[in-house]
Amino acid sequence: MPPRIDLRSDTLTQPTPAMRRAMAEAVVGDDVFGEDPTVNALEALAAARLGKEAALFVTSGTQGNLASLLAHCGRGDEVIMGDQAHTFLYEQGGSAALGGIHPRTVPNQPDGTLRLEDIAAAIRSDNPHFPVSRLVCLENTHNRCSGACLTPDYTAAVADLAHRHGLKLHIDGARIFNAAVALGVDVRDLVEPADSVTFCLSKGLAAPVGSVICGPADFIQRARRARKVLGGGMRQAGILAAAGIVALTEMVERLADDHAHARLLAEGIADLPGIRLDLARVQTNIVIFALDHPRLTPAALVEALRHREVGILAIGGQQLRAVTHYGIEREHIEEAIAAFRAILTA
Ligand code: TLP
Repeated sequence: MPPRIDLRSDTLTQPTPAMRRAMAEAVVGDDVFGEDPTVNALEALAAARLGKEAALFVTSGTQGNLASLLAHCGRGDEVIMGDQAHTFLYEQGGSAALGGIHPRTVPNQPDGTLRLEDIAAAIRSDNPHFPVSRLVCLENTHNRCSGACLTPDYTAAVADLAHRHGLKLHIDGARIFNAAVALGVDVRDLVEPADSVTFCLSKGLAAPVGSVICGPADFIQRARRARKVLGGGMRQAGILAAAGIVALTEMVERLADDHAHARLLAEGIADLPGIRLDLARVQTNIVIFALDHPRLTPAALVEALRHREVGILAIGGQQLRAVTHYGIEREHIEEAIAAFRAILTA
């Protein structure tokens, strides 16, 4: 049984009643033939919403990033990304395993950025000893960096640097709408400088399945081929896309509630014994903190919280993560804080 107050991830959201209705009523066709009107409508909506020419519905964030990397790079090409990037840490090294794409990491700063000078230093010169630098990847919001937001100015500066050297820029925007809401900017401004972006429908936006890649039409055509070879050519996928349309049209503004709940949680636990948490780093729906407690390991805290019906994740070392999302209300956060207090002060 999952914990009643489940803060392990925003991937745990249940579809809304409006999504379930839309799914039941969706008009569908075979999307590999390009004939699913609901998938086509979602792709058109996503492209317009992100200010890109075209879009592609994919099964997951992992598939979206991998299909994007395969569409940008050939075998032996190099992709520059943060050493804390989800694509580098948690996607099985898929671009290397399946695409022969060589990852080159530079350090992620605590705010999720890569220093421009580090990117510049990582770009290869034309030399037969070197792979060809082809792509830079950013992540917005940055999962492993406490849900930090990258600004439009920073993104534009990275794009400018990449483009000056003939590289493209891809954004893993799994939670790009969290960034747009937190920064109070149009999501288009966050992705305009980038050549491509993947965003997830099935995290804070609460759709049951799916992500969308957005970019120029010729790039999306290549990503469509990559999706097929990855086994992601779905048939009557409009059933899923219907929920995605509801996600995009009804679920974006409410992300502000998740951010308020994350702040409430962070403020409620920051001063408890053993918790190390920098409140300034909590910008969106992800709260990452360290535990340094005389009696409890991170695993023991996870276990004790679970007994009190609260789920969080141990993410390595002393670090733990809690994520707020649709279905988690203010009173759940208050209960979770009380559970933390009871366990850590016992
Ligand atoms: N993140 C998940 C999983 O790692 C468990 C989570 O709980 O945070 N990019 C970013 C920034 C992500 O956080 C994730 C998923 C993905 C890509 C991959 O998306 P999916 O899970 O749909 O393949």
